[in-house]
Amino acid sequence: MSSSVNVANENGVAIVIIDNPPVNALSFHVRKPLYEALAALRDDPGAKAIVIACAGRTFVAGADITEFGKPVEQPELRAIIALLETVPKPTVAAIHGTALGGGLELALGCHFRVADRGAKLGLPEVKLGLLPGGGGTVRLPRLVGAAKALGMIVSGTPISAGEAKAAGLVDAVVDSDLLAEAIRFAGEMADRGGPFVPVRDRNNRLAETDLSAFDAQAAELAKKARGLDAPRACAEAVRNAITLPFDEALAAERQLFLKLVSGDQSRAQRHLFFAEREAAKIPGKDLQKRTVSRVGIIGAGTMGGGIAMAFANGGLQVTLLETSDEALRRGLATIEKNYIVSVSRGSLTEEAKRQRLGLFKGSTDYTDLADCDLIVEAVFEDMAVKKEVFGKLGAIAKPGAILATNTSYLDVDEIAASTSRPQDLLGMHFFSPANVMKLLEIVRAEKTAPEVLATVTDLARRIGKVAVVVGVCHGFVGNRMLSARGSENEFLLLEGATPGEVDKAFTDFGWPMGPFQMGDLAGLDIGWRNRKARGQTAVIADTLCEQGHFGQKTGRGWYRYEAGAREPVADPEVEALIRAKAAERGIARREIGAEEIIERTLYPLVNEGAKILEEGVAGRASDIDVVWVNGYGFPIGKGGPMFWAGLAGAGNIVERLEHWHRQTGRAIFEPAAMLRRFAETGSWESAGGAR
Ligand code: 3H9
Repeated sequence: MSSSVNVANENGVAIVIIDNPPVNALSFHVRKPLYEALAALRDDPGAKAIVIACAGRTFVAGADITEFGKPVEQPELRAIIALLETVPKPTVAAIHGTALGGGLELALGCHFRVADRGAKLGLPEVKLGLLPGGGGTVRLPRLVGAAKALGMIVSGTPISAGEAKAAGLVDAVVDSDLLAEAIRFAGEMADRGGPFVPVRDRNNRLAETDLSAFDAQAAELAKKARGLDAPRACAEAVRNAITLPFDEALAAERQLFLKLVSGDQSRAQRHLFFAEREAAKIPGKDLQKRTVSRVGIIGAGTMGGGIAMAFANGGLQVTLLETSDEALRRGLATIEKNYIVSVSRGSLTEEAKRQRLGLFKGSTDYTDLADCDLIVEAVFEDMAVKKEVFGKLGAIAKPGAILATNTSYLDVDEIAASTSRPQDLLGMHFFSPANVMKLLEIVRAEKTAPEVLATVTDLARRIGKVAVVVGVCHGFVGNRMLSARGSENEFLLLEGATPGEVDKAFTDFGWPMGPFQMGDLAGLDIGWRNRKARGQTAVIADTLCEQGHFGQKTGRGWYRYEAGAREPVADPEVEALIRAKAAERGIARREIGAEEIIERTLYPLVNEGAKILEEGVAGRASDIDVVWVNGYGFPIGKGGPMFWAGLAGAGNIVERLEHWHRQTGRAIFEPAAMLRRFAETGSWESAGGAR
């Protein structure tokens, strides 16, 4: 046998062990020996039953994603499953860790599934822009019913072993010694005798389906798909399982899979899957990490409270520091209220809430931070205030404690210079609400020690964040590019577009909302304050703010909002203001199409990304994609701005930037050298963009 697949026999039960670290993906070098082993065991009189299990930390986590887009080597997964279904003796999948995608499909090819209590089972292909292509859409509904299968396949969210048992997906859940229990189960089934019916022939659950209720559920899910093809294809495939004979439905699934796997959306989503994992790979990541078990947070406002919750959610102890008892009480009360809401929504158990609240300690005394391994300041965004905080921390924090500033814009090197231990300091730029948003920009300052960076990168993963290491510059990666994206917004309005037209171009592109809706949601006063602090002005937005139009919270901003509603309504007064400002400047307004809006907002976004790459503020183009998808809502089906630049044609982007540069003279349009090289070479890496 190959080392990827090993076979043993215990009391007449054959055990096939897949061993393909790290996650037992079904690569070609697994599929071939697996097929051969099963073919041999099918006809082996010495094997009365077959158990398929995995070595290492998990059952099969799916097809090998790195093989997509390359010619398929035989045997395919579908052939292995088809072979399994011809085995006349009982076949049992012994599931620990995760049975995902092709892994669960392999298990569905078995007669029975025995799972460890901690196991998770799911078909997450949709998250890669795919549908289950190994018969998952036709077999899963036969076990759990069409409605449950639809929910699992369209969401891609795995379920627990307990839930899988209740749904009919697994036959037994065991608390310990999974393999021994699975062998015992298989032996018992063999002794009891057949016939053993493959899942493909179990039609009872499907026959119960209420097709109109199914269609209503599918239509509801399709509404949330926002331009993505995979969720719709998933629903179509499950519907086929209800309405078509098994083999026809299976063939239709294959066609849908082939179309998706060769499409740009799935390429983009697969790119993001690897990009997120790549982002965690930093120089020095194998260094000895510092231990972090207690985290101090300075400031219990919205940001500090959210950060504190993020750490508590990851099981860390938290000391929350405020300047007064009153502010501390308010901060802790908000945290408790947030957890109560989670319990009422069913996303947190009462017990987990109690445990998390038990991790908090409040204080108004800096010396209480002395036992913290990491201290994150989340005070007012003001250099002098931050420097004062770090001045104090220098005297209080224990030796080796990591010091972090949660800043969105400020110079972390300058902050580091205010402490006696700059090697221990870095930036942690959380996104609001910090307990919900997945993105964390970790800002590496000039003197940050490599093991400090490695420790915080690991810690970010522990608390469920997608972390990207960035360098120091105004706004780091995300906010610096955001300001490039928005720099033409007011010009577009003055020259003829309405906020609604700009926002529609964005939502048609796939963004959850456009920049004006976003501004109204965040509050226009925030940008106004920032502009005033930096001596900048905005022709229209400043006037709106002077009139008290701060966005949703005041019922008026770029749009009107009916009492209590979040739905934006075009505001004729805002449009009149825009016309008046244009007239004052002698600008003749004209019709502006979606294409021009994209060229003047998203091309500068890409251009700024290229500059960031050139300066080394981001290490990889894919890191920038991770930032934009996880922190700013860039459509996942387009893979992030840098990946999308390839789809849109970098040569075309350069050409149009040059055009707008000639027209306006504005530096934002001047193509970056790195972007030009990308246009010539076809990859960011060969343009010199990777570390
Ligand atoms: C599918 O099955 C299609 C079929 O329906 C049809 C076929 C015809 N392939 O995430 P981690 C790598 S589609 C290749 O850091 P964790 C990953 O890149 C697939 N590589 O660990 C990383 O490599 P590196 C459906 C894979 O413990 C390393 O493994 N399945 C695959 O945090 C560790 O990964 C899925 O979508 C793969 N399938 O999480 C499941 N999976 O060390 C995808 C992982 O070089 N995987 N790698 O950076 C996951 O969700 C998580 O990896 C898992 C473990 C939960 C399993």
